[in-house]
Amino acid sequence: MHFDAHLDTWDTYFGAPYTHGTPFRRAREENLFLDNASMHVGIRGPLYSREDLKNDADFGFKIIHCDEFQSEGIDKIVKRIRDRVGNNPLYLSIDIDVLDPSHAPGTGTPEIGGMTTREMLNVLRGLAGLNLISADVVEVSPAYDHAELTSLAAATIVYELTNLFAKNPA
Ligand SMILES: [Mn+2]
Repeated sequence: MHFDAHLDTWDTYFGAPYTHGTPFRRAREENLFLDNASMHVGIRGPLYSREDLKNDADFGFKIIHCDEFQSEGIDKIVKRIRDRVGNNPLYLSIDIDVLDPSHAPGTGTPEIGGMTTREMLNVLRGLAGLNLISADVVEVSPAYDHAELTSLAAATIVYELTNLFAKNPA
């Protein structure tokens, strides 16, 4: 389960195969995730190619667009995530730029129209009881931060992740 403004399934980024825009393409090539249980949450970033969405769908990703937090609300989105993951082992990868720049300005590729920290905390709490195996929080860049907003958001997300591990049924 991938929280991000961006798909991160590009083949190359500025001509390079191993970048922060390509990890899930490389992971797909190595069969590291299930193509019937994976999903992006919070997507709203720009596309670089006409094929981006098609390629992404071919890899098996479903998408919850960031605007759906307004149109559907937290409870429906949590249910869609839980239905998609089921009992499969869950790896949560959280790019801090899934949050709106007003909540997390300290990152390399900010995109307006993002999740609030409140939405993020409530979605994470809604995932309690899933078979969480591992997680990461990436793309925090303190040099671009203001008033430690991004650091506070990332640290609190990690704290919520430890709570999810504590509730892990395994
Ligand atoms: Mn991103």
